[in-house]
Amino acid sequence: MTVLEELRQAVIDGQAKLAVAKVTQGLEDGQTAETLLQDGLIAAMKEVGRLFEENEIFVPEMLIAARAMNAAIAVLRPKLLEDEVRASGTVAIGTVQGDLHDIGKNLVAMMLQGSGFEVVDLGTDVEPERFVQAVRAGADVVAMSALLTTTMTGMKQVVEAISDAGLRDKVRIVVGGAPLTASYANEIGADGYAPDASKAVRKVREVLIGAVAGGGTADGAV
Ligand code: B1M
Repeated sequence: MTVLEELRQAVIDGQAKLAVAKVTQGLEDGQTAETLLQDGLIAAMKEVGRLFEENEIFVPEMLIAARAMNAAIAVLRPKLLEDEVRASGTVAIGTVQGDLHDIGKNLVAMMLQGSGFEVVDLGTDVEPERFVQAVRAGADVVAMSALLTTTMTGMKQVVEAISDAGLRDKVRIVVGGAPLTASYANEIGADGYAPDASKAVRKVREVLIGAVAGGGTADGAV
């Protein structure tokens, strides 16, 4: 087996120590952090999702796979953060109400931080009002993540709560997560959508430039 295959298997099996050893070995062998993340860790989680869907594994196995992934991400973190351009602005990020998935949200937060943004991490299962409070406290961007088709609809409530509070013109809203699409982002009145963590950084930069230029891009496309 290649190191990437061993890494994927370690995550699928929920073996955190082995996953850490394999990303470390991968880096020593000259693999990029991005490859280890995409083709190793994220690919493994896709397989975990497939196994869950087919009733071959259950929630506890998904949970230990997630722990193994988090342990491996911690090793990749410094490499993933070697970013060229520094940015500024405050981003309040959270997973929407009812949703406990945080690996993708944490990756987005980490990449934003690494790019120079001030990040306020609201955590998971975040009620609309907490996003509103974050805007009141000065966030320039609200970034929302959702992994469930049942919770992604909560993003619309957050956009509405921000509008109802009279704050919509003070903040840009970016959304993402596996079930999301650019057209859904448009439909709920977000300013942008990104399919992955590095594109999320690009999208946040873009919507902030749009804000400085005085225009909102209703365009959710990446
Ligand atoms: Co759950 N889960 N889960 N789960 N889980 C999924 C999402 C699922 C697709 C599995 C499946 O059936 N194939 C399915 C959802 C089905 C649906 O709604 N369509 C599902 C389900 C059903 C559930 C439960 C309901 C299971 C149950 O209890 N019966 C339950 C719900 C709990 C809840 O939230 N209320 C549940 C629970 C869990 C665990 C707690 C066990 C665990 C999460 C642990 C944790 O997060 N700390 C878990 C896991 C691990 C998964 C899978 C296997 C992996 C998710 C993950 O971390 N992926 C997942 C299957 C899958 O995704 N294929 C699944 C890796 C991560 C890097 O990717 O989060 O997509 P992702 O993030 C990406 C992009 O989406 C994007 O960038 C990231 C990096 O590229 N992105 C953004 C994310 N947020 C963004 C925000 C942005 C921009 C980009 O801008 C702001």
